[in-house]
Amino acid sequence: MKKMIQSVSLCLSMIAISNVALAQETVTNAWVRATVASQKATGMFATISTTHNVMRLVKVSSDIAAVTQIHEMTMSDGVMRMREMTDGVAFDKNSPLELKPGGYHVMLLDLKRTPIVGEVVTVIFSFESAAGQRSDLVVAAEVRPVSSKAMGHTKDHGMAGHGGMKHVEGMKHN
Ligand SMILES: [Cu+2]
Repeated sequence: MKKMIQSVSLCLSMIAISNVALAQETVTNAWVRATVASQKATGMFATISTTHNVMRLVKVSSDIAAVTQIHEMTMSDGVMRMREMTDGVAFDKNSPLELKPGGYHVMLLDLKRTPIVGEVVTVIFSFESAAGQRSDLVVAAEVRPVSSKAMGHTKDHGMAGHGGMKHVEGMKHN
């Protein structure tokens, strides 16, 4: 009888563990803006959900870009500004993280090749929980036309906002 109770409690603890493992991040609608051949940077966008109370997107990487940065785009006094989110971006189960033109987005910099419309690019999203636990999620992102106006955004992200942004040579990210 004692043995049976032990096995029941073992079973219950395994259920508890698997519940923890089920808590996760989900990335949907991931896409990369296509570029012209001479362009060395582009944007990557997605919607990210979590089942955790608090989660943080800390890094995004792709084999097509030597450097990646998480950016926030804001308008102030009619001027579009870019800011690198060096500590990542927090989100939670009640508010998914929207990476979209005109807001938070991922910059793919020093492109190693030109992303072509329709192809699928592999992107790795890295998350950090409130407890400091890291997890990676491999996502397939579709390359969409340069003119893509996602989610009703009329203002094209393009490179206009990045024109004045200096990428410092030798600056290492990740
Ligand atoms: Cu940017």
